[in-house]
Amino acid sequence: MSQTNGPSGGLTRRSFLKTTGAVAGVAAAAGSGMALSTLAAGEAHAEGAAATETEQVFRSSCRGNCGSKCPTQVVVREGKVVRVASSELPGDDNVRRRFCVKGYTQPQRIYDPDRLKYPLKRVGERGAGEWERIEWDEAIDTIAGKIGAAVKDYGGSSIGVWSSYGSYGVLNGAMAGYMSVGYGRFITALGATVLGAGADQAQIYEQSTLLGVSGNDATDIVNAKTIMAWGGNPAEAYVHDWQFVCEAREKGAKLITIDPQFTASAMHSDVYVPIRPGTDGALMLAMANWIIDNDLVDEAFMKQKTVSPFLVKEDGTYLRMSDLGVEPTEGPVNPQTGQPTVIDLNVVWDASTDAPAPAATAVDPALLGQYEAAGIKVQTVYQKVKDGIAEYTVQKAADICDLPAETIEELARVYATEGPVAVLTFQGLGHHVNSHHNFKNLAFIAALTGNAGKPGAMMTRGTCGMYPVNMKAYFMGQAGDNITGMYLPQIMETGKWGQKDLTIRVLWCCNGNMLSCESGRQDLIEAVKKVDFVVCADTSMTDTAQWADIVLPIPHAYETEDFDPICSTPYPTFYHKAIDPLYESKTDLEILRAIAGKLGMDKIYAQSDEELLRLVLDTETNLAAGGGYDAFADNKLGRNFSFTEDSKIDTFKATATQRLQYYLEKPMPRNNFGQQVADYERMPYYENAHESYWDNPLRDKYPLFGCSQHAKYHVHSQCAYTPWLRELEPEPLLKLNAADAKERGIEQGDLVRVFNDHGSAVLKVLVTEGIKPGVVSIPHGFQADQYVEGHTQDLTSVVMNDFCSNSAFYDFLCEVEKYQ
Ligand SMILES: Nc1nc2c(c(=O)[nH]1)N[C@H]1C(S)=C(S)[C@@H](COP(=O)(O)OP(=O)(O)OC[C@H]3O[C@@H](n4cnc5c(=O)[nH]c(N)nc54)[C@H](O)[C@@H]3O)O[C@H]1N2
Ligand SMILES: Nc1nc2c(c(=O)[nH]1)N[C@H]1C(S)=C(S)[C@@H](COP(=O)(O)OP(=O)(O)OC[C@H]3O[C@@H](n4cnc5c(=O)[nH]c(N)nc54)[C@H](O)[C@@H]3O)O[C@H]1N2
Ligand code: SF4
Ligand SMILES: [Mo]
Repeated sequence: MSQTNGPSGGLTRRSFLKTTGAVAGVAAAAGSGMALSTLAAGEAHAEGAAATETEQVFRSSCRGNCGSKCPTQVVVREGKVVRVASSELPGDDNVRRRFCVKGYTQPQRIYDPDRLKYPLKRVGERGAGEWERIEWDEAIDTIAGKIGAAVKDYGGSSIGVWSSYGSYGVLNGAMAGYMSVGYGRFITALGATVLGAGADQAQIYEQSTLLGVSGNDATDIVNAKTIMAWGGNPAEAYVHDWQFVCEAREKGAKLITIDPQFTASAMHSDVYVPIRPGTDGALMLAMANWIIDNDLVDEAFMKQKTVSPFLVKEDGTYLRMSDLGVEPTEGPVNPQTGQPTVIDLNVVWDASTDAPAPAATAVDPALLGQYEAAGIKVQTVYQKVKDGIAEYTVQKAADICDLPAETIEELARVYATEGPVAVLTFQGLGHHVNSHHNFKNLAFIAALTGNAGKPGAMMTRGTCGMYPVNMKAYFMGQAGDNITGMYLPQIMETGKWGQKDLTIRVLWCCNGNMLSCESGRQDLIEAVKKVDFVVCADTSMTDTAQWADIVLPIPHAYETEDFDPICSTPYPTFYHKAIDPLYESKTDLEILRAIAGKLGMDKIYAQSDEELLRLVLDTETNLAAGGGYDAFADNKLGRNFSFTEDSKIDTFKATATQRLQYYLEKPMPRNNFGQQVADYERMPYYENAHESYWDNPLRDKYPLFGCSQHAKYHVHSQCAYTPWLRELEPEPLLKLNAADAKERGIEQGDLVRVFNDHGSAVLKVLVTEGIKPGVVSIPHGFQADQYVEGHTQDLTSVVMNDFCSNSAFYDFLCEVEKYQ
């Protein structure tokens, strides 16, 4: 880029490097750790990571949220990481072996001249980018002093720990905000407030948590006859699934992409459907109505495998046998609560006897109808939903989605008759204010057609689960409220969370780059400015670190020993310490340990890191299965024994009803602050997005619909500066349709200003036919100093749906003009 300017008052990237005294030289720290004794010579050869006599090989993975967690070998020579390679996986699992250029360039991230090297203290205005090197002692004393004072004056909840998806390490990470020994113990000992991510939550909360959908294992995609990349781009963002999509296609499967952008996945598709953003929910409901009207409903599946025949009362809750006078009985003990479960069976209308009967034993459960049981007015779930969505005809959806009616009918026909269908849903269905409804609607069409719970049929692709760990090791008490970070502006403004007083005095940012990756960046920055003291721990000077008072350097993944229980392959990641932490970097746990010491809380981390890791891993079950610390630390690949052949197909065992659900008896908001929950939160539903809808009067001023995508050469904001990746994708580009460009006198390569009432950014344009007219795509992952002005996240807003609280990255309108 010819010009750079950041939030740092005109401080360019070059002058930032000078300020921190960063130089490209690398301190060759002495190598440490164990050799890969269990790696057979043949295996090493096959992997291309063969170690010479002077080299050692360690197992690891990319730390960060690309979704893949490719098992990686890290080759170290004379204490320096010299190359990386993918790990060969044992037996049949080897089909999951993969690697990408972002993995190959990890060594550049370790030896990145931009890495934070020592603690820094802000010297100018907050956000001005003026820093001074300080000693660790000063950093720890200052932070402990600020935390101690805040806790004394305002209580533990005045400490807000704000994180996202940077790492799930059980020692240093922040899964769900506090699921690690480091952060979990600190937060629960203090009763600190957890500020969590809004990204992905439409899918995580509505689909996984509430509906209980886990999806089939990715390897099962090969069994699909039709694959739909619906609001997702597996070719570039789910690279670990793409190989299975390709294999299915080689076997004759049809690939359909529904996306306003002509993505790499669209390029390989048989059918491409350029939908208007934010309207998929209406498309799904119209498909449902067409399937019903054309008698394509899989009635046997609906009766036996779904909640369709369950009877609901007028208040929306299920009719149970206790309503008919049958006493509930005690079921098996719930291992989580230690309490016996209560068995109070759901009731259906048995058409064979024309009477209510327990769902489990009814001979012929009625799918439709209104009834009276023991004087209570009831109807089936299917009846209620069918009536509720009747208005969404094909023609109505055609208008909402800007698609031909025939396209919608054809999609419905294929979905109902050319299964099994594997839907690969990702964030195109998740980043609008109305997004969470998509997942109920999708579950409904899957229920109607039996497109779930069998080989090749899925509503999303699943993972290989989680390696079982001792989570009790994370807690020392109770955390304060767990709140989505985008409510921070509201909390700072009102001093309240719901009815409660809540003052945030200290903000600790870790495991995320919220001021680059969360929506509503300008509002978030204003909120952060109101906090008395801000700390950020990261490997580099991120957009979030820029707004801190003290910045703390943490090590790269290959410089720490930690364990990530999430299994993208059947192999959880044991991060081996391949080299010592470079410069003065310290792990989060080491930093928190020092602060806890100053606060007189030494006892929360009274064991060594290795002892703590053993406490998490060495459960009786894990040891009995041949897992545990010693097995992993030995450099072997440990398989997740709880992931079995059986767990490859989602047979709804995780749902409250043990059936495919598209109806929620008790819809619980994710952030509960006493808000009213509408009845429609229970069931398939469509409402406009917040900003992105056709007849929004705001379109007079801002006619263009916004969206973005997860770029091939980024993992969010990580590797924003990796040299080889920036050669491939040097700067942020705004995608604009050729017709929209022409109308605005904009030509290829021009600098443009994209703006709305939330904010603006100046960047280069990519004029293309590969995006629906009227839609623009903003880049995700570049840092403020990589734009000419502003940041594309400045165009997004903190507005969320109060039921699901998912960030609405794609729910904005904007205008684009040539930059003068
Ligand atoms: N290379 C790379 N891979 C990644 C990541 C990364 O940062 N980089 N991040 C990982 C993470 S955390 C995630 S959540 C996943 C995301 O995985 P995906 O969601 O598959 O990734 P995206 O590229 O965001 O694809 C979303 C697509 O939705 C489209 N879209 C936008 N609005 C709509 C809409 O209203 N309807 C429809 N139908 N489509 C719409 C966009 O044009 C875009 O092509 O990727 C993971 N993998
Ligand atoms: N406009 C737009 N915005 C988006 C999206 C989009 O599609 N468009 N996608 C959204 C999605 S789906 C997601 S998941 C989010 C991701 O949002 P984030 O999770 O905030 O994204 P990252 O850039 O990966 O930030 C992770 C940070 O954690 C740091 N980190 C890694 N390991 C550790 C550790 O052990 N300790 C500490 N202290 N830090 C560590 C990394 O160096 C990095 O700076 O972005 C969202 N934002
Ligand atoms: S960035 Fe993701 S896909 Fe690429 S090597 Fe790393 S873990 Fe694998
Ligand atoms: Mo995500």
